Amino acid sequence: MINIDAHNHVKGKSIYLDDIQELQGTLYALPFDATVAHAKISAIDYTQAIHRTGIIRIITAKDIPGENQIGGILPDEPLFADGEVHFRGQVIALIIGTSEHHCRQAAKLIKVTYEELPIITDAREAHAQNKLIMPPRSFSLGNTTQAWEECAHVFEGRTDVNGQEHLYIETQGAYARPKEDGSIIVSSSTQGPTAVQRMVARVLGIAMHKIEIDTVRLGGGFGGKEDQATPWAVMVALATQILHKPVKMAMHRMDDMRMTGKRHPYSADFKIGLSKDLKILAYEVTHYQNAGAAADLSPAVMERTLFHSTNAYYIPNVFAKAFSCKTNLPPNTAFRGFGGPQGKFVIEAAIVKAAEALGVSPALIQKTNLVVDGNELSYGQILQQTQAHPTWNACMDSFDYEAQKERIKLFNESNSRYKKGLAIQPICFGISFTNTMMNHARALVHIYHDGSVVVSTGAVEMGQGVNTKMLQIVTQTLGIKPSRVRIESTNTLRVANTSPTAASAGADLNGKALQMACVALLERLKAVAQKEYTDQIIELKEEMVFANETKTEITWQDLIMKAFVQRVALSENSHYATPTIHYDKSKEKGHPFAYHVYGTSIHEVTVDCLKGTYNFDSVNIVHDFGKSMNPTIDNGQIEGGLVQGIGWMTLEEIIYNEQGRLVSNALSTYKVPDIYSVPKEINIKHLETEGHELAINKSKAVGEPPLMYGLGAYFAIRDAVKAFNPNVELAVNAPYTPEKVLMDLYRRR
Ligand code: MTE
Ligand code: LUZ
Ligand code: MOS
Repeated sequence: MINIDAHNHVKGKSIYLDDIQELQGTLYALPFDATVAHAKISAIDYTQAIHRTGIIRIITAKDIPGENQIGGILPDEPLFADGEVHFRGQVIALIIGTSEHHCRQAAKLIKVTYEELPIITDAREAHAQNKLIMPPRSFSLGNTTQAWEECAHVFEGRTDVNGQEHLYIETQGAYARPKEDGSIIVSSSTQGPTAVQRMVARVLGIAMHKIEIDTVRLGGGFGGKEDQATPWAVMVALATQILHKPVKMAMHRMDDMRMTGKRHPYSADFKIGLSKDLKILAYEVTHYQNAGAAADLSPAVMERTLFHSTNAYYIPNVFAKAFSCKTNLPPNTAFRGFGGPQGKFVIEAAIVKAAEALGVSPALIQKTNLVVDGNELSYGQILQQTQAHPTWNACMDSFDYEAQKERIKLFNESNSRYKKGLAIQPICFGISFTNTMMNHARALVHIYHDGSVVVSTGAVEMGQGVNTKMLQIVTQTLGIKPSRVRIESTNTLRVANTSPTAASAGADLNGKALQMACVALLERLKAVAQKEYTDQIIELKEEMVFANETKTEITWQDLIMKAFVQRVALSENSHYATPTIHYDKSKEKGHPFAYHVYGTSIHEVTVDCLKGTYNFDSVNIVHDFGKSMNPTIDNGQIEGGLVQGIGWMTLEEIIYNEQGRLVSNALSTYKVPDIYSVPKEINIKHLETEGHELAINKSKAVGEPPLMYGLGAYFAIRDAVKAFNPNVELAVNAPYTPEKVLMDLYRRR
């Protein structure tokens, strides 16, 4: 089935937040933000601004009837700064006007007097000053202290990896309209409608039942709208509550880039020990996460960094510790992979460091240590249906790795200006929210008596194709045509208490709930048909009733009408909660993931050793999709995730200066992958497997894992640099921008 949004996207007919037909009298909101990163606010003068034409009101913390608090995991984040600011871009007030232009003019007239305080932008510095979001956590397996003695080789090092701007094409935004009796509807470009509803209720001081959140689709979220779509929705809802008018905000790109958090930068120290035959016996790592000025999702992101600290490798002795460090930057947040990629970067760096020191190929160490069934990970989960070796082997064989390696060797021997590099990147990513309680979903299905069907779930469409997958579930289960079914917006009145569409689990959780609802309806409809054809096995397919595999004259439409006349319920609301998962935080042990997703990628790059620029010649992937229910959509997720990961590792460089000002604040100063920087060739092969019972239709979650193939791009470039400049020890810092590559090419001891 092609993506159901494809035609409307191409025609420009799809509705995003800014396309919603505006009501007459709609007002516009502009957040007014801090221009220093840490300060006490000694005075604010709004007088000139408030008297400017077109300005209706300026809303501040004083106007909040409920709590000035939007922290989800920890209550440490005010909606509006009150008395002090902790990062540049922190919102102090909301300007409401008759046009956005008027608001922007007024913003220039607000005068804030700051009493500046010391600024920290670096995670390690925050750690040294004991500025932590929460106490550190650590995972351990075996005993590393003892294990070092058994190791033939021990290596230590440090890595630094930068953040990443989400750059969803649709910026943050929300549109609130008043309903009766103080009720409010908010259209929000959010991955988490319930989270928005909860925070609107908290800040406005009203019950959740008075608030309806509606989300049609997002022009991309990538984690950036899991938590950080909330403040804007709360702000417009608050303005609507105060003014009884529709209020809208659709952020400008530069405002969005400046005010919102990004992927977390991390710094890490590692120590790795190997036996003579290259088995990794011990691994210790300390992660310093740069959380920014408030918790946001950082504790959960940090947890996933720990979960994925050993990537796809079995290491019998592990000690992994992580600090969430509080800095004066916008709170960093969810981003595809959710801390996992940062955890994996360090183990890959450790392996490469060891390989370089021992004069072996990193691939040999990687392969020697891949996980197999029965291996225990540091958090206690015992792996089953492990696909690390199968994807690795299939990748080597299908793409003839040995020949590629030989070709590259010859190329490098006969070229001095251009060098080629090669890297292999295995991945292993856990599917489920690491917070067990979040792994549940609901679906609501109505069959109208004309036979048409409308479906609501908690899943938010953000380009990943979840609505198409939902449609497939309905049409397959009920045996009807796609044109009979409408997938409705995600709406808190129709589906309540949802988890955000995140953790790659959107299709699994909502799909399973939807399947349950459809199966329940199917059973009732079969019973209706059974009355006609007693003792026969009834099936519904091709919009017809089949009795004992013979087509009857009863159409889907007839059957629905019969059911309606017989007063059979044609609506169903189902609930699904992932079985088997559990986790004990006090022991840091359990079985947090329903299953893991595996894959292996091979990256070939050519570096221009005069310029430091590079081109990715090819990326060959064997990925464990299980039994993909939509190969076109799923391959698209692999390509998109890969390129996004390559961007993070090689081009995208977030720069905050020492004053905490975002210097890379627009697309002129922040480089993302474009058509020229994507790999010339991306080949994706599906591993042949049975799939997993806990995956929807055995089609495994696919959203986040491919981002981690991007790590291979980094190590391929490093391999090429090493071919040019073999005898120098190089640091392991990402992104590896052309400037940094150039410096490494000519680095001397
Ligand atoms: N694909 C597109 N096109 N746009 C997105 O915003 N977000 C990614 C991934 N793929 C994203 C995407 C992230 S971060 C997640 S968690 C998953 O999609 C969420 O959707 P799923 O759970 O349905 O896979
Ligand atoms: N969000 C979350 C996530 O709250 N918990 C998770 O485990 C997670 N994982 C990936 C992406 N978002
Ligand atoms: Mo994705 S980072 O789970 O929204």
